[in-house]
Order: sequence, then structure tokens, then C-alpha cells
Amino acid sequence: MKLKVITSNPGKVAEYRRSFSDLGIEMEHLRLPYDEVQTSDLEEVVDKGMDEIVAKGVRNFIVDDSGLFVDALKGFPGVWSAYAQKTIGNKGVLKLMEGVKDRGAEFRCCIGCDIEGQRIIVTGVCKGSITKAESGSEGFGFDPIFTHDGKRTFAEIPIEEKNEVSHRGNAVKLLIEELKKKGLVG
Ligand code: ITT
Repeated sequence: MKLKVITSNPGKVAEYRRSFSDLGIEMEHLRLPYDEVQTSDLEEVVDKGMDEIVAKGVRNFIVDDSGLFVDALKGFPGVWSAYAQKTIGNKGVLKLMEGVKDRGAEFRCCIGCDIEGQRIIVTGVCKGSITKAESGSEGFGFDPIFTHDGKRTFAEIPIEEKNEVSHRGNAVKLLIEELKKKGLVG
């Protein structure tokens, strides 16, 4: 089976390829821009985006809307994560967190999967904290400033280990459960 991964982010594609290789599902990268509606709800962004993609005649795909939600910043950058990453970047987030004791944060990943005419939407979470400095060169986005174990950032661990614990890895586990329940994968 083949699924298109519709994203502008090659880092996401690499993680999906690794996660789905055992199931024998091939992931094909497709850059197809779609509108991300302004809402505080990742699932709504995904659902509306999927309507637009299906209306264009594309089927059998996944889309992924993710974000980093920082407790002390009342959930910022959250649904504005892509904008924050492009503008203030990791250094800007660290600056906002200067002198802040509560470093708690969570990554969330919402996956929308269109498969054999059915729609599945799942959300995975990974709790952790914001480090005091950037570290590591693996991964992408906020990985160098996020740690799930208080020891290493997501940019300091291999992709397989990130997939075991990450928001995206957790969302993939939920998606695979749903696919199995529906008999869409073995
Ligand atoms: P698409 O919307 O085209 O899929 P994007 O990179 O804009 O790609 P999102 O809007 O889902 O993706 O992501 C919001 C931001 O959060 C973006 O800057 C990502 O780099 C970052 N992000 C998402 N998942 C991440 C992860 O696993 N590790 C680090 N940063 C992540």
C-alpha cells in the first residue's frame, strides 16, 4: 500500500517513513499547499485541510498539523508554531523563557488519514520541557530546545528513539490501532 504524506516539511516525511516501514506501507512525499484555517484546534485545521485536498481529487494521504505548547507562555506558540519558528525561531522562544522557572511544555501532533474512502483523525501528545540552550543537530523545528527525559533534546536522539516517545510517534500508534480495527492493515 502507498500513502501520500502531504507536507512542506521533509523532517515529518522521514519520521513517517520510519514508522510505517514495518507495516509495508510506502510513504510518498507530496508538496500540495492547503489552507490552514485560523483556529485554536489542531483537529479542525486537519479536518478542513482534508476537505480541501479531497475536493482537489487527491485520495489516500496523510496530513499532519503539529505544535509546541509551552505552559509558562499559556500554550504559545501552539497553533502558531510554524509562524513562531519562522520569525523568532528557537532563540526567540529561549529568550521568552529567560528566568522562567516552570519550563514545562508539550508537543502535540494531529494526523489526518484518508484511506480507502475513510477518514481517521488522531492526536498524540508528548510531555517534556524547554531546555536553557539549543543542543543537537538531529530532527527539525523545535527539537533542539525540547527534552522529554530532562537529559537529551529531541535533536540529540536518533529518529527511531524520537518515534518511540514523540507526539508524532504516539499519534502514529493511535492511527495504526484504528487502521487495524478497520481491517485496513494486517
Ligand atoms: P506542514 O504544515 O506543511 O506539514 P510545517 O513545518 O509548517 O509543515 P506544522 O504547521 O505542523 O508543520 O508545524 C508547526 C511548527 O512546529 C513547524 O515549525 C515545525 O517545524 C514544528 N514542529 C512540528 N513537529 C515538530 C517536531 O516533531 N519537532 C520539532 N518541531 C516540530
